Amino acid sequence: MKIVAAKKILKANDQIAEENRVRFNASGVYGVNIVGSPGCGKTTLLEALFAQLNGRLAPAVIEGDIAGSIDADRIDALGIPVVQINTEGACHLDASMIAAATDGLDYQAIDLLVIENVGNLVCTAGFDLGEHLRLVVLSVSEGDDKLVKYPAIFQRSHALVITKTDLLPHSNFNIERATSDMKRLAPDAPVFLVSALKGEGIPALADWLAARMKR
Ligand SMILES: Nc1nc2c(ncn2[C@@H]2O[C@H](COP(=O)(O)OP(=O)(O)O)[C@@H](O)[C@H]2O)c(=O)[nH]1
Ligand SMILES: [Mg+2]
Repeated sequence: MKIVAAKKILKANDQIAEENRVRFNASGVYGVNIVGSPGCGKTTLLEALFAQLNGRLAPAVIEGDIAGSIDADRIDALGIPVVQINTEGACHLDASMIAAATDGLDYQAIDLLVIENVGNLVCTAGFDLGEHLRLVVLSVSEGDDKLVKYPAIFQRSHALVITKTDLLPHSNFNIERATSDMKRLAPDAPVFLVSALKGEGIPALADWLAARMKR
């Protein structure tokens, strides 16, 4: 019987992730890994961000989904290069999937590679993809207790985007609670309040991202 230790798989993933990062760095590509629950608003956030950053950056996108190409079609409609990864059941992307998806990508033509991970607050936390920045998205409709219940993903992110703030009047989501839990889990990570639907808070997030890329 063959037993494969999860630790070994993670170690192998870390190695490939590092190779991805070296390749991104060599071509001046900045990698962003977007994580969050299914339906929290990741793709809508990307659409709003790209509209805001229009002309300032040359992005490309990798969409991670169990099946289908709905999200990739949405990005394609914006005229942005996009690759869809279908994980066929796997609950997260891993570094080797990113290596395969970026094989043949015109690195010279892009400066920002956004990876929308599979919607999941658990599995995505353990897998470095080679990104420079991890953004965790939490929507008002999910509830403010998710930071306490799924701490790892928040701990390992560089910023928290609380989205669907237009729904605050219809919800008991406590912004102060979520913000202070994030401060405890990831003291250096800023918290952005946005409504991708209304475009609110998007300029501040776009400016912060552009500044991070310059650093
Ligand atoms: N009210 C509201 N709905 C939103 C917002 N952002 C996304 N949605 C809706 O939430 C649903 C899921 O959004 P989507 O971007 O596909 O989520 P994803 O699965 O995380 O990529 C869609 O029906 C969106 O229209 C927002 O800021 N406010
Ligand atoms: Mg999506």
